[in-house]
Amino acid sequence: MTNTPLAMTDRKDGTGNETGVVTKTRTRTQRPPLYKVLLLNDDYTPMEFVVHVLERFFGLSHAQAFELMLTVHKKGLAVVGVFSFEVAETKVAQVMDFARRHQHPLQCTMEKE
Ligand code: TYC
Repeated sequence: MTNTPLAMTDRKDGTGNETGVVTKTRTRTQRPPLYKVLLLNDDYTPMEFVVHVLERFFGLSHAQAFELMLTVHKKGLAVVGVFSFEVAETKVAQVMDFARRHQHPLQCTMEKE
């Protein structure tokens, strides 16, 4: 073929593709989704057991745990913590296993925030 096109350049010497236009790619940092861990009230699990669960698995002081237990008792449920998916999943499994081993019907679930 004669007359080969001067592809991607402005000049015969191959230069001229540097137009001085600066492009910036903006990085949008994605925060990982968070999950609420919920504790549900029931009529049978002893209050002190729930207080112990909140101290042991959620790092609450006795006073904080007692207050939160009473909130669950009165309102039916409460958020006891907000975590990444993996941590929330682990907390739920730990609480459910601990309750089952002590033969209490305590229920713990998680939901996306
Ligand atoms: N309602 C229970 C009782 O009166 C106490 C309780 C509190 C149970 C919180 C579960 O998540 C719960 N013994």
